[in-house]
Amino acid sequence: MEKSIDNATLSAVENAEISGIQTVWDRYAAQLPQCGFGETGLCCRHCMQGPCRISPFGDGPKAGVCGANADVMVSRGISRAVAAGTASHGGHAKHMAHTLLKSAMGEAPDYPIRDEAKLKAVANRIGVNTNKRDMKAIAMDVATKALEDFSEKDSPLVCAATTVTKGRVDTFLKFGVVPTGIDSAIAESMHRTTYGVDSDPVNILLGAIRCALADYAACHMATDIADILFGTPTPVATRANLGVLKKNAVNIALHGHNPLLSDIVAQVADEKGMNDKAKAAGASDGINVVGVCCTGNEIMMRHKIPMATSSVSQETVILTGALDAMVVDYQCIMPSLSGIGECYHTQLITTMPIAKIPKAVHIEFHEATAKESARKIIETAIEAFKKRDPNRVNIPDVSSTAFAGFSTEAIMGALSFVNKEDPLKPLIDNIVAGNIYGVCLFAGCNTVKVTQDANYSAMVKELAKNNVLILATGCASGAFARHGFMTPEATQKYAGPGLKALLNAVGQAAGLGGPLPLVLHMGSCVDNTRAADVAVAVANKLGVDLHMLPVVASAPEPVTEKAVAIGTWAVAAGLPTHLGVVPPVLGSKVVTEVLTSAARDFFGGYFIVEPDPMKAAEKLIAVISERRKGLGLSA
Ligand code: BF8
Ligand code: SF4
Repeated sequence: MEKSIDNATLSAVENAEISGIQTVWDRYAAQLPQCGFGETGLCCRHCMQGPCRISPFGDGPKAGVCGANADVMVSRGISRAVAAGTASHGGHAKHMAHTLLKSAMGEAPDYPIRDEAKLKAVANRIGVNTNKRDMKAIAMDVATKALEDFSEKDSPLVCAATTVTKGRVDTFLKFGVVPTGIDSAIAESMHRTTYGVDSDPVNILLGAIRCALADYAACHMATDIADILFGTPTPVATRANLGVLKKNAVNIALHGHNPLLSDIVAQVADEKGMNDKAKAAGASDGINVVGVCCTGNEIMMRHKIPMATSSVSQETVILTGALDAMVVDYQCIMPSLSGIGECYHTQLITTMPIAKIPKAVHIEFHEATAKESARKIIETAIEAFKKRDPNRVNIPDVSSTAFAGFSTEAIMGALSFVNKEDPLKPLIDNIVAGNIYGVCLFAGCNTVKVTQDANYSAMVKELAKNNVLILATGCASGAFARHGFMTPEATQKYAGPGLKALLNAVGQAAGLGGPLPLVLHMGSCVDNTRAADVAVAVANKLGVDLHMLPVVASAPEPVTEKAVAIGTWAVAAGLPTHLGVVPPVLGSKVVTEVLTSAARDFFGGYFIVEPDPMKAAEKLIAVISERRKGLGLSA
């Protein structure tokens, strides 16, 4: 199997091979064949009578020592993955909410309220009085309400209940999956999946859905507060891929997730004093900040910072020999980075107390002194630059233009150029007329188990040809950005006639002088809720619920537990959700059946597992067709 279809990735990996440096692909090869018990979800280590395993082929024991059968093991495993994903997004969101509170109390001077309109909109939505109150008082109440969403309450989470359709709330109530606390939902999932608690696989899966809805609330909160503190994204043009590194600059990569770190480093990197220091050290182009993974998406949208690469290829940024510092916060950061950094002059800098990596320099990031920490980080990068070996610099000359920053507000703003009074009307009219056949949200990661980007590239071309409007977040955004799919040229080249006409009409009306890009970059993984917001607005306008819309989701190369949590809430939200990699559930007929079929009877959404990208695109188009028929539209 080819490692990637990205020439920059391939070139950097070749550098690694020449230098005898192991990458993620070598470590994957060393793991093969991977354990069949684990792959099918049939191993359990939840107690010390284990580990227990059940053969997926039906030979050997049919249950673990305690009597847990295949269905119990698999449902418990997947439920714990959802809980871990929710804990990750929850941790990120809580960090944001605490910072908003500190900002309101005057304890975080580097985090002013940047988007007062968004603050007011969120406040009004969650029931905080905004009438004649000052911003700090409103922010204090919004942060307090957000933090209340973490522990157990006697009411649904405001961040979820106020952002979905009435129909969804009724469905969630009917099946008893309304979460009443983000942290308490995670705790409950851990409780019910521990030794000797829930042994009913369907009940366990309903618990997983409840927890996934807490994940949705956390993601929405993280996005809302990021916009309040750093501004709601608007479209910007920037570039993506390793070619954005500069030979004559101090190159700093910001990797991880939370804009609390990356946004401040991006701001400080613009300071003249910092750039003068870099120049004095011999970097004639000053400081060049690039992004990796989701935090890369955040600063790409708000600061036009170019995206170097994403997830599976994160090591390649160091392999260019031109990266002076890799600055990380948390999530999706490979521990291998420190070893690879050591093969070069690259300084790995950890910043969060919960995410340290041996041999990295730890510069702890505190909200009260954020810019001070950011300056220290940049100075450390400048010091590392002085040790760079110019003979080892090998930056692949590969990068693409990428338009980013299509927040819900930005999409509505663009549509309002076509119809000021009723911005959704042009979108809905075009869906009804069949010019837009449906909508597909691409989300999730890049995985070593699939040729990097191959599924994304094949699927987007096929869907766009069939007039499906494409939205993207997370590392899906990264993939599309690196391959030039986030450009007006891609619209001209790949969009079907109806889609092209709409993207053109909106782009022209918005004064872009050309069409909107083929793929609309909606942000990081927590920003999947931005796409959900668009779908909710369309559903409300049409007077239908989400499970009736011709809207689908796809994670063609999923990796993380966070992706499992997001996929699960997408299904609960009523979306048919494609996965391009088989999750560890095949060991249980019951779990496989519930997730791919029975879930539909409960929520309208379900998983479609299809590793072949062309077949996956066909299946999604068929689903869209079926939904169009359901709405009485041309199919
Ligand atoms: O939250 S898409 S590899 S970077 S998990 Fe991670 Fe997956 Fe990328 Fe962002 Ni999302
Ligand atoms: Fe084995 Fe049951 Fe313990 Fe799991 S919980 S390790 S199946 S005895």
